[in-house]
Amino acid sequence: MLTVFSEKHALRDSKTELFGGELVAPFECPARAEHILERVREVKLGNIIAPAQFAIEHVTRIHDADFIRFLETCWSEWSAEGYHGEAIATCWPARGMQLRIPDQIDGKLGYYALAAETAICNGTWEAARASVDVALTAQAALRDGAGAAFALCRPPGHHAAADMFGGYCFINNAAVATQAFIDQGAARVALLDVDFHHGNGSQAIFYDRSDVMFVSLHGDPREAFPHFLGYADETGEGDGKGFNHNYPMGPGTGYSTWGEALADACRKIGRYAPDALVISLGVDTFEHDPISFFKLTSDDFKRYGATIAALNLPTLFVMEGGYAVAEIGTNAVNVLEGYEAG
Ligand code: FKS
Ligand code: ZN
Repeated sequence: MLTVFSEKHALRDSKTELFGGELVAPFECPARAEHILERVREVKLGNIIAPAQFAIEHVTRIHDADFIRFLETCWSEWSAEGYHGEAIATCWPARGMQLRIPDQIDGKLGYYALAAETAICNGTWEAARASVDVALTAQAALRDGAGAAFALCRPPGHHAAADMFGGYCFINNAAVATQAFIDQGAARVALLDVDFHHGNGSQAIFYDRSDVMFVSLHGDPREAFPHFLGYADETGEGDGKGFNHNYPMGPGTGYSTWGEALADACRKIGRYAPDALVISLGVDTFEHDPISFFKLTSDDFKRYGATIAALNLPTLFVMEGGYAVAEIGTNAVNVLEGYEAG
């Protein structure tokens, strides 16, 4: 299987994450991508290529132009304020307030942020832009006939909505790649999100559409980030009614339960008969992940790769989360090896 990787991921090297009331070293760090790349090489998964550069219009098919401008200019506007730390939102348009976009950077940060853990720093925009190029390059390989490809994206994307960043995400790589399939003539695309966290951004982006089915397995929002979306009764709206499926699961969930949810999700995807399948691949479902509460083992990742392969669809894997850094390479590549063996 082809892997697409950009060294520019390393430009996203934030020093601070607001966690438990402290500023800590971010869980979403450059070493994650390096470990995955190392494992791809180790098992000789296939060729590794750098991304092509795509026009921003591919991105603005999904994201609002003003939001993209904000991401692009945030760091310089923040630095111009003379602040010493990284750009972190501290004030939101909460219940009862206005949704007008302010001029000053603290106001804009609050408007466009969905959470405060994610600091914007110098290089964040360049890395996010390269990350979506990685996804689009891998997507182009499928367009050109590859059966599967791995977009080793970093930073991740599935929490990013049309006009919101947060949860370590800036541009929704999987959503932009999904839209590329549609723009190339696909009638239906399924987006299956197996990251531990609910893909609120992806869900919101496709919620009123029937040409993209979004299916997500994740930690129950009663117990887990992003806390305010991901319930089972969110089934889509308008034309999208019946094309959104959530499988929230509680603390301690292991493969017996998780695998059943995946089997059910795959039955739904099979019945939908999409032209392509995009996987938001997070391996923070791992039993030793430091910020999540599922209990999948490294072997389970192989097993479910085979389940995905049984769908027999052109499949684009887009890297999302996973914070057990020493094991992230094995776990992510196990899914891809399980897929290839399946
Ligand atoms: C736990 C706080 C959780 C934010 C977690 C963000 C997860 C990001 C991710 C992505 F794939 F996007 F990277 N804080 N007490 O793994 O979903
Ligand atoms: Zn996650």
